[in-house]
Amino acid sequence: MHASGALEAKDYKSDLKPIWCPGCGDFGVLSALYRALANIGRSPHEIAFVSGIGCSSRIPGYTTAYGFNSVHGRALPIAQGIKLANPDLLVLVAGGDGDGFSIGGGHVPHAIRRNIDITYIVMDNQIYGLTKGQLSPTSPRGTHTVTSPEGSLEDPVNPLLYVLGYGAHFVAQSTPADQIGLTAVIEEAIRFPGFAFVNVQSPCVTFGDPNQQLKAHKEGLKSLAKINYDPSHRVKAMALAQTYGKDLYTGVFYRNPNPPPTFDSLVRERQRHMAPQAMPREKILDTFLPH
Ligand SMILES: Cc1ncc(C[n+]2csc(CCOP(=O)(O)OP(=O)(O)O)c2C)c(N)n1
Ligand code: SF4
Ligand SMILES: [Mg+2]
Repeated sequence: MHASGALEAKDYKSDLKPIWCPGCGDFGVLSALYRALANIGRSPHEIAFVSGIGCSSRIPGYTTAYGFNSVHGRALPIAQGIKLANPDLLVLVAGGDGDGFSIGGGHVPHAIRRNIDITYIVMDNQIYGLTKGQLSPTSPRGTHTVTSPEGSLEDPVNPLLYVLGYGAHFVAQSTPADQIGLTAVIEEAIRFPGFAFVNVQSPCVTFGDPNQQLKAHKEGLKSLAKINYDPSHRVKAMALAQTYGKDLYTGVFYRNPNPPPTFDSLVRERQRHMAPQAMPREKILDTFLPH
C-alpha cells in the first residue's frame, strides 16, 4: 500500500508463483489486471474472482482477492450466484476460449440477457493449453493440432460477434502486447454497470500459432482509439467484429451509452419492495412442518 493509503498493483499479487510456460500471454493479462484493480481501488476482500478450468483459469489464485478455480465451463453461473448473494462484491470471471465457448458456451447468452454486474475476461489463445494443444472453438479453420492432424474443417466461433449478438452492453478486445490498452479496457469493463466482456488475444507459446505471438500482436494491432472509432453503435460494432481472426482491433468495440438497470439492482429493488409482506424468518420452517 502507498504511504497515502492508496492500493497499488502489488497489493493484488498473491504469494503463489504462476506456473505458466515462460512467455505465456497470460502473464501480461495478470499484470494488466493488477494495475486495473489498483486504479479502481477496491480492497482485495471486496473482490470475488471466479474461473473455470484451463491454464488461464489459474488466474484467480495469483490474486489476493477471494478466488474460486471452479469447474470447466461453469464459472459464469457460479459468479452470477455470488453476485446475487452479495451484490456489494466486485465479481470478476476469467477463463479460456475452450472454457467459455465450447463447454461453457451455453451459459454465456444467459449471463448476458440477465445482465448481472460482472466482468468476463476470456484469454483467447485459440487452443486448449492445459490439456496440451487440442483444437478449440476459436481455432481458425485449417489449424493442425493433435485432434486435427490434417487441419480442422470447421469455422471458428467469433467471440465478439457471439456476445454482441446476444446483447452484451460492453464488449472490448485487447492483447497483453499492449499493456496500457489492456489495463484500460479491463478497468473500463469493471467500471461498466452490467455484464462486460473483454476478449484478450493471449498467445500460447507452447501450442499456439507461432505467427500469432506477442511480437506479431505488437506490430500488427490496430488501436480503435487511434482511428476515432465511435463505440456507441451495436450494429457498427458487429460489422467491426467480422474482422475477428483477420485483423487485431483493440479497444472498446461497443459500450451502450444508456446501460439498462442490472439484474442485481432489480433484485435488490424487488426485495426492498416485498420485504414488508415477507413471512418472519423464524416462521418459514413452520410452513414445512406437519400441523
Ligand atoms: C468436464 C471437463 N471436461 C474436460 C476437462 C478437460 N479440460 C481441462 S481444461 C480444458 C480446455 C482448456 O482450454 P481453454 O479453456 O481454452 O484454456 P487454456 O488452457 O487454453 O487457457 C479441458 C478440455 C475438464 N477439466 N472437465
Ligand atoms: S500451455 Fe500455453 S496457455 Fe498454457 S501456460 Fe503454457 S503457454 Fe500458457
Ligand atoms: Mg485456450
